[in-house]
Formats: sequence, C-alpha cells, structure tokens
Amino acid sequence: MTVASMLGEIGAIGADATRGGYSRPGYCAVDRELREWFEGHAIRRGLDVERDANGIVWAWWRPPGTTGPAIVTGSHLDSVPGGGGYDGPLGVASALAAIDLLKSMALPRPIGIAVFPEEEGSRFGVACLGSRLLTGAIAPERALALKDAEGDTFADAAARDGLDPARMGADPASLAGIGAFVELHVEQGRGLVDLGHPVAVASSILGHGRWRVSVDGQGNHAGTTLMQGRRDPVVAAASMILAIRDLARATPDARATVGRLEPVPGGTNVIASRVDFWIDLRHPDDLVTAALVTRVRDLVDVIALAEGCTATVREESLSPTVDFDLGLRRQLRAALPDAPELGTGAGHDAGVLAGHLPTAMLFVRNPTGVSHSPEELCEDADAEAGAVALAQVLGDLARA
Ligand code: HGY
Ligand code: MN
Ligand code: MN
Ligand code: MN
Repeated sequence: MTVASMLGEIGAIGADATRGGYSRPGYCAVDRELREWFEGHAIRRGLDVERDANGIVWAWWRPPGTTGPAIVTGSHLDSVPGGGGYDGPLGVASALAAIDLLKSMALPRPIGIAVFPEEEGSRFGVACLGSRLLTGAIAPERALALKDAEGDTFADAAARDGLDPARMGADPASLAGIGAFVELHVEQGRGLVDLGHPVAVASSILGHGRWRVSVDGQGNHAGTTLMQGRRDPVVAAASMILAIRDLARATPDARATVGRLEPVPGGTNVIASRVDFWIDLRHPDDLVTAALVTRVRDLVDVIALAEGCTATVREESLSPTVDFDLGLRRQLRAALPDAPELGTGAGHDAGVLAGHLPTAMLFVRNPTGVSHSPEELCEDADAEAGAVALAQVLGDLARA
C-alpha cells in the first residue's frame, strides 16, 4: 500500500468543514478513530500493538531471532485546528510503508512504530504531551491538572479515553528498549523546494515556548460607557501584541506569534472584562528566548498599567533548542548521500526524545512550504521517496 493511499484513508478522519483542513485534538473520539486506523494497519502487517499508560501507541515487528533495543520510527496523528493533512500523518503512514519494505530484510534488531498523542498541544496547551510524559519532561500531576477550552481536565479526558491517570508518567524502561528513534516529517518550510531535493536529514530544532497572558480590566456596556476612562483588556492586549511583534522583528531569528486570543465574555456589544492570549516564541539561542520573555513581561506590565488593567504572564511549555546527534546524522547521511541537512523551526516529539536516546529526523519536501494550514502539501512521489529513505535508514541502523 502506498503512503499516498494511507494518507487518503487518514484524510477521511477529522476533517474540519468550518475551518478547512483537519482538527484532530488528542485523547478524544477523533483521536480514537485515528488510533484504530493505525492499529488496524499495524495488526494487518503482523505487528504487536500496545497502548502505554501515557496513551502512546506502539507497534512492534519482533520476529524470532531479533534481539537488542529496537529501532523505532513514528510521529503523531493529532493536528492543530484547521491543520494540513501531512503534519504527523506523513510520518505514521511512511513508518507503515517502511515496515513493508523492512519485513523481508531479516534484520537482527526489532523495529517499532510509535504514535504520540497530543503532539500539537492543541487541546491541553502543552506540545508533545505524550512524549513529555514518557520522558518525565512534564510531571503527571501537572499534566493531569491541565484543562482544555471546555474546562475538561486532562485527567478526566484521559480516563474517558481508557487510560488510568494514576499510571501515567516517566517510563525509563520503555526508553531503554529503544536503540534509536527516527521521525519522518513533512517539511514545514521551503528548504527542500529551493534545494530541489525530496528528502533532508534534520540538523536541529529551534527552541520554543508558549506563554499565556491574562489581562483583566472593567467589563461594561459598549453603548453606555464613554471612551474616557475605559479599562478595556482587549485594547491593552492589542497594544501588547503589536509590541511583541515589534520586539521579535527587532531580534534576528526570533519568531513571535499570537494565534489564539479569547475575550471574556466575548459579546459584540460588551467591553470585555478579561482577555487571554497565548504567545508562541522561538529562537535558536535559549538565552535570547529567556531575555525576550523578560522583555515581554516588562512590556505587558507597562501597557497594562497605561490601560488601567492588570496582567499576568504564565509559561505553559518550554523546549530548548535541539541539535541532533552528530553520529546519527552522519549515519543517516551515509545512507542518504544526496540528502541535504536542514534545521527546522517546528517542534517534534523527536525533539523531546533527543535528550534521552539517539534520535534523528528526516524531512520530506512540501511544495507550498506552508504548514499548520490546509495548504500544506507533499507530492505522492516525494512521499514514496521519503518512505524508501526511511526504510533505508532504519535498515542501516538495525544492522549497525
Ligand atoms: O508547534 C510546533 O512547532 C509543532 O508543530 N508542534
Ligand atoms: Mn505541527
Ligand atoms: Mn508535527
Ligand atoms: Mn442590553
């Protein structure tokens, strides 16, 4: 079965008619449907499937005679709201296609596929929630207390999704069973388009974090409240967002985004009493990110005061810059001598695992270079080339 046809099947799950693209939050019915799709494909290939206490689905190819830590690949099936069809699913479908190629190779090591839940953090606000739980990057107590936009706690959602919150948390034994992890992912930029190659080896992941800003003012009637003396948190937030944009513009390589803003109560004829907005901030140097956060906190305080409001800034997640293991990159480049190396500004579960075991990534060309949008794209031929490259790399690592 081709990667493209598997992507076609996945594309029938979680389409978002309102926003376009796909909306696939973690640990819910859509996620369950996607997991069942994956489990069906894995079982049909003779893989042993299990779902761990953190909700990660593992599929193992462990024929008799294979020994030692497994070579694992995989990615995620959840999406951002209105996301594209490749961010995550391309890595999972390519992993299944790679297994089809590897099964006849009589490799000495077991091969595994991992499907990580809530990689986007779209529902509970923390990116890579599954792999962070697995590695201990987030304490289960903190994770279980996270709430989604409806006020549902992760503990309740996980329990409804068939998990036992009491068993969640770091699993060093599971990590020890992995000799190397290689994630294939659609490129979320135009690097490969400009270089004219279908596949690249990843060199690094930009450090990135998320902060929630809550601004409180005075709610009131839009018609009976004169402009003088208003304490409008939405106006304060607007000034803050522009100031954050200007700060990032003035800092080479920085990226700052506010894509989510929620006024309370959210009425057209109501001056909001509060507004929450989230900042996604990224920079290759973790020290610069920290300095930018300090500047953001200061400007938020100054603007809030000027607008007669109060404000808080709370860190929700923070991921340091990742430089992938040089030895592993060398092995991948030996397997794929024509493939260039590219860094990425996008976070991945591979970035979380990189601090715990030998980890690498492959990127596959995206002709539009656009991601987190229905315009994300990967041509069928490149998708197949990616799966062949992944099989090549996994086979080499299994024989190493
Ligand atoms: O936000 C990211 O960089 C990734 O897509 N989760
Ligand atoms: Mn993404
Ligand atoms: Mn992704
Ligand atoms: Mn009225």
